[in-house]
Amino acid sequence: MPEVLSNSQISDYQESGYLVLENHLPDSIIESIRTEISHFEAESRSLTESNDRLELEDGHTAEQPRVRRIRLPHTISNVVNELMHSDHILAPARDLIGPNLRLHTTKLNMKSAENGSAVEWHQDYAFYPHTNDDILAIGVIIDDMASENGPLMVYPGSHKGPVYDHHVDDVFAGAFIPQDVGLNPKDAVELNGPAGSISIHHGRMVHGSAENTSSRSRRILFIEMMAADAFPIVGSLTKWNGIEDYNTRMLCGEPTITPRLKDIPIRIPQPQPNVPISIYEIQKGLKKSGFDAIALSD
Ligand SMILES: O=C(O)CCC(=O)C(=O)O
Repeated sequence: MPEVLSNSQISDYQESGYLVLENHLPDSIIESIRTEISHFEAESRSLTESNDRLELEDGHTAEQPRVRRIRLPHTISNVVNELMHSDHILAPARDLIGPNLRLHTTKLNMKSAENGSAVEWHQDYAFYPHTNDDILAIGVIIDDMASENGPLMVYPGSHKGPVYDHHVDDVFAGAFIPQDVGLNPKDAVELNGPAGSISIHHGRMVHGSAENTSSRSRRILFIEMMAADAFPIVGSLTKWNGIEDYNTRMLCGEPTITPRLKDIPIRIPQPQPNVPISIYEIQKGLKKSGFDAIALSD
């Protein structure tokens, strides 16, 4: 028996590769996350370059702080850590990929008003190929997400298609242009919803989000996880410090040392470009934007 999702939500996810659960979280949790974010923004005023907690937008200054991403927020925010371990997050994930869940990573993308960065089209699985694809990302929507503020967008059903080539000139660029691989921009959908909703997308889902040119920020906290029997393939951008450390990432259920294998054609995300480890920096290797291409095709 599923814990929180209906059978039709589960089959929608299996078919389309994503779900949005509207108004899933109490307002108090979203308010607490916003308070935490304001502390990190204050902290960023003293920074002139990104560090292991905060990634800065180009153009950040002490007077006009511009944080692009809060890195690994579950390690520096009790509110995020508690939410990540709560049934608000884990129950829907268990309904989709089973009882044994391991954390991959967390990040809080700020997409600030007036030019918060785009995230180019990509598949998470291209960054971290594993022995099977029971992998998903839960997005906690912190600001109402709508067409104007750079919503998360997906190509429904693309999780069942190929894992696309994310390399440019033989270097991993972490992105590709959808039209170049035969995807039609008209098929992309926006995962809009009010603050307090969550999105869930499959690890092989083609997704991205345009620059935010509106006057409202679009903050979203991603919690990414996988079935405990999905093991990273060598070269994956997965932190590996041995099995003991790996097992500290269990979110619920039991760890295993028996990987489950699924036959999925992949490329290893190597060689890496000579840039800081950041999706935004890696994707500069694409040298153009898939979102410009969408505008041109209209
Ligand atoms: O923030 C977004 O809209 C997408 C983020 C994303 O896909 C990522 O950070 O890997």
